[in-house]
Amino acid sequence: MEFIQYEVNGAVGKITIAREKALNALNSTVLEELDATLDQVNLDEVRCLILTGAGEKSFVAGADIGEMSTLTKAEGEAFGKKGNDVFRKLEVFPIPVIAAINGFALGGGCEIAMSCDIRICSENAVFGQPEVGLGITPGFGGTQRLARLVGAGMAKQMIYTARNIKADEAFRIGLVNAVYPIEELMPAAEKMAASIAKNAPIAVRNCKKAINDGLEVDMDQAIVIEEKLFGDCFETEDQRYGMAFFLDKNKEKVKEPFKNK
Ligand code: DAK
Repeated sequence: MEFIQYEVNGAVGKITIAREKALNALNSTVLEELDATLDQVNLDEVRCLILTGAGEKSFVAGADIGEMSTLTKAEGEAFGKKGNDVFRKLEVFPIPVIAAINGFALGGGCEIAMSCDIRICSENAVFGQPEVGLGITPGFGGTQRLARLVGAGMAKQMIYTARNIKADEAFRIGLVNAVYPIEELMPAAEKMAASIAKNAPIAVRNCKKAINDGLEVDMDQAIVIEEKLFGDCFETEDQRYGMAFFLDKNKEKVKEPFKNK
């Protein structure tokens, strides 16, 4: 692939958007390659993904403005669909995805981070939705996901003013969970991913689905979704093993890895 690197270390997969010369901006090829990479993830082996950008300056500086500048309405629509499809694929991807935001996360960059389950960033990270300054609305889910994450008032302020915010403010408003010096970001992401990957995979996946699907509906329906996904864990090998291990009074016993069964 030209712009996407994918590596697997144990049960953790790392996807790097590697188009450093353009600050990892998303052009059609990046979106297509990202889509194909997600399709290739071996879910029997990988239990958590990390998404990051190449270099130490930018996570993703948005959709590619050069490519977008000459699009017709129909081409703009097709480009938007390509982005939306892959962002949604990330959001509903069966396993958790951690965005390790290593610099600029502007426009589509902020939006792709918001499609991930968890966001952590480096101290030099900058977030923003600058679209109204370019004559467009945030088009990869920004108007929807930002409001859900930080509340409508703060999302409206960021989007209407197109003002960028720094890592500390992103942390304060709940857009990211933690901020690290740049050299500590990837180790922190890997540590978090490993701590997710060691838990029972079916249960973790069901938690993701329960949270995502439950947020779309009212509480009465959400509880039914949770019940179903809770019940779904029973009779799995991992549920039987996890509970039997707890009940076993032999404290010398070492917990075995979950089998994803
Ligand atoms: N697109 C293309 N190239 C970009 C880019 C981008 N978004 N951001 C940076 N680059 C390129 C620059 O053109 C420059 O290329 P060369 O001149 O070296 O060839 C190189 O990366 C380095 O950038 P700078 O020289 O500008 O670096 P600085 O450190 O001076 O500034 C910056 C960094 C991040 C502040 C600045 O590059 C910047 O403001 N970049 C643009 C950020 C931005 O506005 N991003 C939002 C893009 S709009 C849609 C759905 C979604 C979207 C659109 C439609 N539909 C549903 C249809 C999404 C829209 C967006 O994301």
